[in-house]
Amino acid sequence: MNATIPIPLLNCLQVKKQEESCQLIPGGLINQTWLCKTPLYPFPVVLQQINTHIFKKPLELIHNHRIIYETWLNQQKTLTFKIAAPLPFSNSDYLYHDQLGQAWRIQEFIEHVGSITKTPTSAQLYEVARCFGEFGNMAQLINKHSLYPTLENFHNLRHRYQQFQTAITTGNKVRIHEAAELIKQLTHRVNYVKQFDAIVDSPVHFPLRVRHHDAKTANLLFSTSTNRVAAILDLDTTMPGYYFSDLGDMIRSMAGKTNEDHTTWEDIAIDADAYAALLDGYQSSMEKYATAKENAWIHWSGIWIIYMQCLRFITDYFMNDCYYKTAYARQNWDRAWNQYYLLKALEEHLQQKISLTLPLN
Ligand code: GN1
Ligand code: MG
Repeated sequence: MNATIPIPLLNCLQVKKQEESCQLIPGGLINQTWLCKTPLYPFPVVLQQINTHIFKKPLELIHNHRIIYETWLNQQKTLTFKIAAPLPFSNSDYLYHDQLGQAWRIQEFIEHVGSITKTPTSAQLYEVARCFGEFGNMAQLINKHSLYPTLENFHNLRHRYQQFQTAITTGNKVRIHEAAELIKQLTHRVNYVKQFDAIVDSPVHFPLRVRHHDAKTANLLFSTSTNRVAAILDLDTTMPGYYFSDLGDMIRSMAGKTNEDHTTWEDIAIDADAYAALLDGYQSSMEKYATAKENAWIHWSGIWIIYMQCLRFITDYFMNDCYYKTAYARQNWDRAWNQYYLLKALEEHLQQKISLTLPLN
């Protein structure tokens, strides 16, 4: 992906010069995003080049987005957050294909004041988690069969473990050799995969639920003037899944004292107050509909998601970085170790705090 918007697309947006009207928004490991001013709309729009190596059927993203947006529109009076409206281009299509076959879309930009800081307060974290819980609540109104599974097996831990094992046999030999210790640590935790299998096998206790599946800080707009979540973004992976995904991703991205890019391993630790605030906030929304088993198994959410993210990063490293955008050669290696240390910190935290017994091999 490069940072140039094709001229015919600029014309379609009635924009004369990219530098004057469009500003690249950094971050995001998958798609490329700009904020643009266009005479087509009286407000700025978010322009996105969809990564079609990953999302092979971009029309499915648009379809899902429109269904979720409609659901939000019908419920908005009872909801505290916004969803950005998917917007048509001047030819009334929601998707634009450039000459290289790349897919582009636009959506509403939601104005907000401020953003969540590096060290959010417990009250802010409670609010974020309550809000993602409310999103899950709203999503109960969506007919599960009307959404496309935009990425098959996305949070399927069994599938991610299999991809990891395949990468160990088919991937970059030098990288695999170098990662012997991490492979050992991840294999030692294979029983997490068995716990996940048990969930899949118990649909009464663990029903399929529509989840966001990327509930991290970067995917929300937080307004510091109201101390409320202004909007929930990036609905590309909102599809049926299990109860643990969104809470797990929030713990992964917000309960640590450092972020996903941090490479000084000694600093990686769980912030006990942040963890508690996320759990309380999510449960305050989820309790209304959660099953007894989902409540009883709530603390595994962060463990399984961080474990899965570590498997995904190291798998991508073995496969020569074909999935995640990287800014330097060993970034996936660093990301994987970051997630491993975060996992270890969370395991220790939960062993001490709630006497969680780890199912280690
Ligand atoms: C990716 O969409 P983006 O860049 O925020 C990834 C998530 C990972 C995340 C790690 C479609 O998120 O699953 O958790 O990176 N999205 C996809 O930060 O794979
Ligand atoms: Mg995403």
